[in-house]
Amino acid sequence: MTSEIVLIGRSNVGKSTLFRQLTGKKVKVGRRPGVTVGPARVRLGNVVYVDMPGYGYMKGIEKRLLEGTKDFIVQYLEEKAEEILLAIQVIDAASFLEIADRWVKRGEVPLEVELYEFLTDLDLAVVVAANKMDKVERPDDTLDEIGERLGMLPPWSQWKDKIAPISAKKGEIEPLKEIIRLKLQS
Ligand SMILES: Nc1nc2c(ncn2[C@@H]2O[C@H](COP(=O)(O)OP(=O)(O)OP(=O)(O)O)[C@@H](O)[C@H]2O)c(=O)[nH]1
Ligand SMILES: [Mg+2]
Repeated sequence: MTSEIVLIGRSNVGKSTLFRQLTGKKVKVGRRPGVTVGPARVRLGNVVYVDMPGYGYMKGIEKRLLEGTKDFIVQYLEEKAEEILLAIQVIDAASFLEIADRWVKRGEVPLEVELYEFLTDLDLAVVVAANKMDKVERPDDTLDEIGERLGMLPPWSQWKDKIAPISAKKGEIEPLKEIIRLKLQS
């Protein structure tokens, strides 16, 4: 049976940029949300890497299409749970807290918190790739707060197997690669 490493997260967080770095495959990336439509798959050895479309709200995209994408991702994860070696939840560390706070103020569970809980409830091995760290001014404080929203008590440095600060655009993804290496060995 082949194992999959799946990249999931809201639109525009940098999933495809990271996918390129991990696989060398030149999938489309872009400034506009909703660049990736269908999932892209690349096999490297015994592992298939999967780049998913963006999850959740996207400006300018029809609600019906968004719901369809969400349903597709949820169904994919549920059906393939056994084959998924690692789920990489990619977040934009530079905007995560601001967006999450907006949801909390409206009395809602932030989408990305909900997604993280969904992934862990499926018993998947989940790592949060905190991307765009090049735009974050106070990295340790920001990572502490992100971890806290996801149920991981600070300091975030206790959770280096679950939170990987990266900058996909700059090719600085070593913390994530280390987690993947360990996973492939086990
Ligand atoms: N500053 C910065 N920008 C990044 C980083 N990674 C990706 N980006 C930019 O973020 C934008 C979106 O990147 P994509 O890789 O297309 O994002 P995506 O998550 O695949 O988006 P969808 O396919 O719409 O779900 C692009 O303009 C990238 O150049 C990063 O580490 N730092
Ligand atoms: Mg994409």
